Amino acid sequence: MSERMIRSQIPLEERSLSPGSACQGCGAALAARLAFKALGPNVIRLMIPCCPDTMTNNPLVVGVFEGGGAHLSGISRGLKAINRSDVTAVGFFGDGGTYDIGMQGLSAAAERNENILVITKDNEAYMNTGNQRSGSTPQYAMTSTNPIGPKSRGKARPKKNIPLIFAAHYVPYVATASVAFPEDLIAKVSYAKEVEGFRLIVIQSPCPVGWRYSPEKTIEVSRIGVQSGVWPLYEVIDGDKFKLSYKPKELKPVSEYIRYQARFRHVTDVEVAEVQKRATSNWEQLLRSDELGRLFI
Ligand SMILES: Cc1ncc(C[n+]2csc(CCOP(=O)(O)OP(=O)(O)O)c2C)c(N)n1
Repeated sequence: MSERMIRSQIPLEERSLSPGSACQGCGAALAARLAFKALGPNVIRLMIPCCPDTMTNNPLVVGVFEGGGAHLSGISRGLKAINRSDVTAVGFFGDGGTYDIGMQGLSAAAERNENILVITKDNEAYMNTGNQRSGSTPQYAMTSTNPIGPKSRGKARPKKNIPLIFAAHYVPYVATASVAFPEDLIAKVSYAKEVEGFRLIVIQSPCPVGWRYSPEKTIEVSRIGVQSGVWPLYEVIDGDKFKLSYKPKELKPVSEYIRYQARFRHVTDVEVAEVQKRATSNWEQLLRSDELGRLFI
């Protein structure tokens, strides 16, 4: 798995173009910066509608949400036809493009085991168009389509577990990463680049505007998300082999993560307890999988 990457191997060449058009403290811009640094120059990047967080100096193709999986498959097959196995077809998509609108095509590409790398910058809503809820938005988060009022407590349903859904396609590589753990993120992207077949890396990418916290707190918010088990870091190989990448002796309470963000401002102690219960139970399942070295669901 990706731990074979050591510090001295981390690529230093920047690929992000300046000036960027990201908001202050944009987690997705950082995710792009780190990921494309790790990928190097031999990449064709497919972009679908999302926040214009970071442009990189790679050849860029722009497509549509629903076409992400098919478009990337075509790029990859075209590369194969001209014998360019040194070039990676990379989709850098939002959670809307991965969890929802682009999901069907991506699932089909995963099932065919297309030779593509999908990187999801997960900011847990449709941020480009004004913070509408997505399948990735966590329960109780306030979004522009889940306002707080007499009949609404924010999003009613929990976040969709997309990494495990893709792992259940038995693809060669699925991983989660976080902008607060840059070395782990770079190691995973570098590792994934060399793997043949369908690969997905979902990167926790906090959005100060939508999550409603002060922009300088992006890393703090991400870190505590990981430390509280809300955003566990792991890798799954072939839908089976499993490894946690970060395993604290004890998790921090999810209340510490929640209190940073005004999108959860309305949440009561009872609701926090419910979120805590799910996070603890997910974590126990992942710990057990880590002990077994196999995904245990
Ligand atoms: C089929 C389709 N539906 C809706 C839109 C409008 N749209 C453009 S960007 C966007 C939000 C993208 O959200 P996400 O994928 O999470 O990326 P983010 O903006 O958060 O980076 C939407 C809904 C569109 N372009 N195409």
